[in-house]
Amino acid sequence: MMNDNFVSKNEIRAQFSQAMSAMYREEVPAYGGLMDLVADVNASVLDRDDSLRSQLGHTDGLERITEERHGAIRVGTEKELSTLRRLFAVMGMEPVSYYDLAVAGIPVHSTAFRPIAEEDLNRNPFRVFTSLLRLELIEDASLRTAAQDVLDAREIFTSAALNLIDRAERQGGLNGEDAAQFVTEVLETFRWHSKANIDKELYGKLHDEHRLIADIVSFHGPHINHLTPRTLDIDAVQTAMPERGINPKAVIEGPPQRNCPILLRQTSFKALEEKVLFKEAEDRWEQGSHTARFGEVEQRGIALTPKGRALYDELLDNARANVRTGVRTSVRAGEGAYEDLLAESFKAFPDSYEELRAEGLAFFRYSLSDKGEEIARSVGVSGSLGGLLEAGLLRMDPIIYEDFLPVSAAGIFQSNLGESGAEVVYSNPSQQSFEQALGAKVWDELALYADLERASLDECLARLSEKALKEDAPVAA
Ligand code: OOG
Ligand code: NI
Repeated sequence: MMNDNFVSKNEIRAQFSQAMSAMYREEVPAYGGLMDLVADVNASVLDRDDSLRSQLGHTDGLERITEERHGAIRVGTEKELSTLRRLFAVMGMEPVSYYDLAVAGIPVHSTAFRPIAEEDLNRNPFRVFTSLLRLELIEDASLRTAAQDVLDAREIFTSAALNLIDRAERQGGLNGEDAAQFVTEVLETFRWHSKANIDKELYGKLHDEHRLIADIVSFHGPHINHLTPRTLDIDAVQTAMPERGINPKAVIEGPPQRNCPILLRQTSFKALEEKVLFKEAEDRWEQGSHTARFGEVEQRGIALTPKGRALYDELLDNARANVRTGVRTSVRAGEGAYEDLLAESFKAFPDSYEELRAEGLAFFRYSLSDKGEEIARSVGVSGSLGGLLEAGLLRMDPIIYEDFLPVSAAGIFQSNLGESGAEVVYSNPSQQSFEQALGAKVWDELALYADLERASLDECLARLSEKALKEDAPVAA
């Protein structure tokens, strides 16, 4: 039963993203400062860079920039994860990709809920990186059971939120009043709780096993742990942060600065140490602290093909290996050393869109150029992709990477979790068990980018050749 009174999923997602941002601004004031800084930097980039402005305008990406952000949460049980999947579906957010963070020493595995269709991303691309705790990776059986009991006893969703999810599924959507209430109720799940669910002793044990386990188990809900605006110039943001009283981590994670940005670059400010009350008995609380919530900023570039991603991984590994083996002493001592090694290593990664395309390293969105439109209207033509590009009939724009690189950015985790704490290496990824918990398969991000590229090219080819075929004009090979 489709209903004209339903609010679109895009609209609900936009409202939710706004509401989360307003809440986090209040909870973590430095996030507000970062938002203001990013807005200033983005405005000045768009002012001086006409080609970027035109590229974003052309792919309908301009509107979304200022409103764009991602958040991250971590849940404890399969039930919590599968309910989140249903909750995010109400807002048009689907699970994309599987991330095994155990390889980075973190006992969780994850997906990212986000819109997948191009027009929905352009309307509002809000994403939530969502991790599920893998208690089975804790060796101490009694600790595992204690954590499981605490998790089983909590309900992270309000009953009104659960009812509205049911209603949305039953009706196929929500009307305006329900949608507004849905946003308000769902927000509760992501709110910070300064009172823990457990006593200080259990908190300490969980924390000793891994701080993330303590973060997930100890509270009434999966507080949003960061919210990340998208900037068009992350180097400018990194430099300006201290001027605004925000203290960034030392280096930007991901690829180096380039003419053609690829994938994702991220930096962050350190997590806050927050006062919490631990629950010693029904009415007895004890003061303590917990470190979880931080701020992050990101710059997004073109999505890479599997071949491009393999090259990226290889070059990043090389730079890191050189840092470890001390090659850096021959470059320059100090903080710039890693950046220098990274830049040196990435010289092997082509840095023009033409080369990226010709070598099959990245995904592009094709459209007809003005000349292509003209030809399509008059005579029509067909030909190879390369030929049509060379003839100036097609325009190509980068398809932006909409996903995450949490493992290659493990530095973000490490620097935000603090230097202390046990360093355990977990392994054994299990996409299958994750999907079972989720109650659905995750989308393959590479297939989504490839489909988008193919669909854009097919449309161009169809429009270019329509006239030629119809009028039986000679069609070039
Ligand atoms: C998730 C971190 C992943 C990113 O930007 O790579 C993430 C977490 O800390 O829970 O947000
Ligand atoms: Ni993040």
